[in-house]
Amino acid sequence: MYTLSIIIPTYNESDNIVKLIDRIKENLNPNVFTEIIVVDDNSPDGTGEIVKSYIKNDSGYQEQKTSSEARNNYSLKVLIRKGKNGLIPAILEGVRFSKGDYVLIMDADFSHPPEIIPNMVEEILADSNSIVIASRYIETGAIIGWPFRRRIISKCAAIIAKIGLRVNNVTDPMSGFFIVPRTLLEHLQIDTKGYKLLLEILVKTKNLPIHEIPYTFTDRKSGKSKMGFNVMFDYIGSVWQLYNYGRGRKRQKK
Ligand SMILES: Nc1nc2c(ncn2[C@@H]2O[C@H](COP(=O)(O)OP(=O)(O)O)[C@@H](O)[C@H]2O)c(=O)[nH]1
Ligand SMILES: [Mg+2]
Repeated sequence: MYTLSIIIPTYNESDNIVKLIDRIKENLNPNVFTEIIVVDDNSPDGTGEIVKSYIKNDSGYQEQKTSSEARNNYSLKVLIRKGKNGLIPAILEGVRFSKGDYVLIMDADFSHPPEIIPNMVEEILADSNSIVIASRYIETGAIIGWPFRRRIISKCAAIIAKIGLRVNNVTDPMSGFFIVPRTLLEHLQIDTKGYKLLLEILVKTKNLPIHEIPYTFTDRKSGKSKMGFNVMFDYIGSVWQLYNYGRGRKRQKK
């Protein structure tokens, strides 16, 4: 049986995390063992502790130790880091800890609907050495609840990625909701620290097939977004770093 590891980075998601885990459990693929890993940066609102006590009270939390637990078809784990140290480092810690054949990354704030996970899993099972991206910009995908300013920033960031970094075959290279084979991440050195892990993966693995699944992104209803000026500067820094990476590779080829 294949195993899927779902990595959920959290920072102050106490209003969302339990509901999210429940919704993920409602959308499991019966033919895939799902390992849910919450990576919390020691949130002041106690998100990590909430998951810990959820695990205690949830009969399905442990790995498949007994046959009754095996029936649950999933496991739930929480990593509590020392402090807030960037989104990508948190995700990568979850990836290192994970055991699945495939790794799915998603946000905890319901912007990424768990209902489309089964479609994404079907897609990666059909083409195991590919990248499956949940996309807001492919036909029938959408964004609800973002102000004009944020839409523009997101679109511009995607255009910069397309033109500047030559990530042409993807409509939503900034998506935070995607699946990759875990071995791909094992062999990839991730240099940017900030925020857009998928973009770096795409820049560094240009030859892999990509499948995009449309979805409707809904802005968070509870909690606070981390998007601010620092995130924008961080993005510009990442693009510059990845741009230089591309140029360095070209020079090597000559
Ligand atoms: N572990 C960890 N998670 C984070 C950090 N910053 C944001 N997150 C989580 O990453 C996801 C996306 O963050 P969010 O604030 O919703 O970003 P936005 O959707 O771009 O506005 C959410 O699940 C957050 O809880 C961080 O520094 N550490
Ligand atoms: Mg969000």
